[in-house]
Amino acid sequence: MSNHASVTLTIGDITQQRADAIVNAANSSLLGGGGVDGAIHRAGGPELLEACRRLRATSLPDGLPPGQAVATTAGRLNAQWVIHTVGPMWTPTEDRTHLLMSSYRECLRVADELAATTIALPAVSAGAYGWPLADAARIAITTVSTTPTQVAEAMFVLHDEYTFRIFERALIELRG
Ligand code: AR6
Repeated sequence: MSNHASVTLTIGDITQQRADAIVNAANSSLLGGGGVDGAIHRAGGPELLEACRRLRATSLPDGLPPGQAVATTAGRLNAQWVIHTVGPMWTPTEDRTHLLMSSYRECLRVADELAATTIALPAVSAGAYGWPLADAARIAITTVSTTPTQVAEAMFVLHDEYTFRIFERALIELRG
């Protein structure tokens, strides 16, 4: 039987959430950065960075390509795993929607491998990577709602009221 995650929305800091897995909007280096990535590494602590360094030293010497996802320990976060994904950078010259959809699908696939039933996700690519927010929200909500998975709850944790409202509108539009 194919199941789908129930998608919920909340406003807040994803590092303060409790979930089986917390999704990180990383960059290909996996070694940290700004935005939600910086916050997750600060809160996760050195064990998280060490796990990322190990991945780079073993299975991912060239880093993680956009559209893919990989799991590590969550360090000091209130979760068992961090699922790192690299969203595509938005550009007006090329449609990279398939890569953003792939990021979310791969996160759910990795969550299934881990048997994670609750996951918290940020708005991947909607910050430093410049994806127009309404489109980022529509892709995020549609992909996570329609991808077959054993994850029971996928909670988008939006950092500010404005982003939350845009995601809320995308969820209402999807449900018709
Ligand atoms: N909790 C939840 N959401 C957050 C938090 C937080 N603590 N902090 C920021 N956001 P971004 P990207 C929101 O830039 O666009 C990094 O440097 C933010 O408001 O974190 O995928 C990486 O290393 C926005 O809505 O990720 C990469 O180099 C969303 O998270 C690059 O940025 C995503 O913004 C990735 O860019």
